[in-house]
Amino acid sequence: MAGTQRYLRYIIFALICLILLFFISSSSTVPSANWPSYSSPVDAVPSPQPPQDPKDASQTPATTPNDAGKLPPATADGDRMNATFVTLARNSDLWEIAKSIRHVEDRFNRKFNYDWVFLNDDDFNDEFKKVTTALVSGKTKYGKIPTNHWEFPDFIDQDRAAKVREEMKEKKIIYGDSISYRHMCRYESGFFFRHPLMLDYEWYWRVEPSIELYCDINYDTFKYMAENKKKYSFVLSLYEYVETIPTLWNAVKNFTQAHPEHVVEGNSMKFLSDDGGETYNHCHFWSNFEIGNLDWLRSKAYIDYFDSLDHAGGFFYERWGDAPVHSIAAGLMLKKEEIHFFNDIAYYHVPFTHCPTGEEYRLKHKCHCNPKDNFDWNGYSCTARYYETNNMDKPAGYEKEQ
Ligand SMILES: Nc1nc2c(ncn2[C@@H]2O[C@H](COP(=O)(O)OP(=O)(O)OP(=O)(O)O)[C@@H](O)[C@H]2O)c(=O)[nH]1
Ligand SMILES: [Mg+2]
Repeated sequence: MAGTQRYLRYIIFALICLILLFFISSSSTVPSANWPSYSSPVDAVPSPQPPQDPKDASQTPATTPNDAGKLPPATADGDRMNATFVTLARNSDLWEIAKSIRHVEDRFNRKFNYDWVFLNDDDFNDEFKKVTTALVSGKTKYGKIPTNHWEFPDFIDQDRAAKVREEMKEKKIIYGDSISYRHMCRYESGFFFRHPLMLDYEWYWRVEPSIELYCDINYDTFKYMAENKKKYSFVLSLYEYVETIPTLWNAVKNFTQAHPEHVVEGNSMKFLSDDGGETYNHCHFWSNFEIGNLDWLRSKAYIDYFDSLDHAGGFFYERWGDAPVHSIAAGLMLKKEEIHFFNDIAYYHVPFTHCPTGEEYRLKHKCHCNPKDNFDWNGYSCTARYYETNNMDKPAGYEKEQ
């Protein structure tokens, strides 16, 4: 009996132990359904890697060394010039000019924060202003072009102009039948620098929609122009489409005969003419990129030149572009040393690219253009002629990059 009781005590003790064990284990599995979930920071820690042998690591580095060291400061020290970017655009150009602004800001202006003037023959809408203001690091200003700068002057024969547009359309000359393109070319030739918003400035950098910049520009290009006594600059040069300017050179010769005082000694006539000024070789600087001096464009010499060409009528009776108009002015009325080739500004405007010659420069300035696309040494470019006019040596290694 005593043995049976002892067994019973053992069994009861064992049962109590089992019940206790059950409660302990089940309490740890109670779901905490109403508690906010919490992801342990431990989850974010990458799984440990086996320690690396330093010798192996140096043989197969995971990254290339960046010799540039620390990042440059967000904005460059020093004074700013009295300068602005300037863009002529329509509201419909918004997204293409947005791309251009992004390139200019990333490669240059985020370091300098220059202003940007936008000009239009119509009112800019709120979306255009909102987006461009957000993209530009400097102040943005929006101007409407006065009507009398964007209309047929009264001395133009409308019937004659209309006939020319029809003929050019038949000949499939690009923009040959466009009235607005002609107003644009005339405005860029003779008026943008006189817009009230531009009167505050001495220097301009013209930017068009859909352009690209391919290398970092780490210095103030406006300051460079001023310190080196430059008045006009370019990155691409080429021959003009002859059909658009058949009588331009005659008009220029009429101007120089009437105003010989405006033609400067030591100019770039050699760049413009192969026969001492008798005929024009059609070379010009491509004006969709320009960094230049506004006081020069506002000078009596330039205004006399523009008025003379304007009265000759070729903006409407032909289709004179602002590129040859500016280039001829710079070529005849500036000393040749006053025109600068920005070889270091890598640039694209459909369909041509200027990619700086020389690999060392391209790598140091984080350029992303393909040197094979560089137009400078192409037979249709006038840049080699610019070097010859100025007795300058072409950049080292240009033969290999032709
Ligand atoms: N407000 C305004 N701007 C214009 C007009 N036509 C052209 N523009 C601007 O004038 C500049 C030159 O015009 P583009 O159409 O780029 O002329 P282009 O460079 O000869 O030709 P693309 O090969 O088309 O670039 C650009 O900044 C245009 O946005 C116009 O009718 N009104
Ligand atoms: Mg353009």
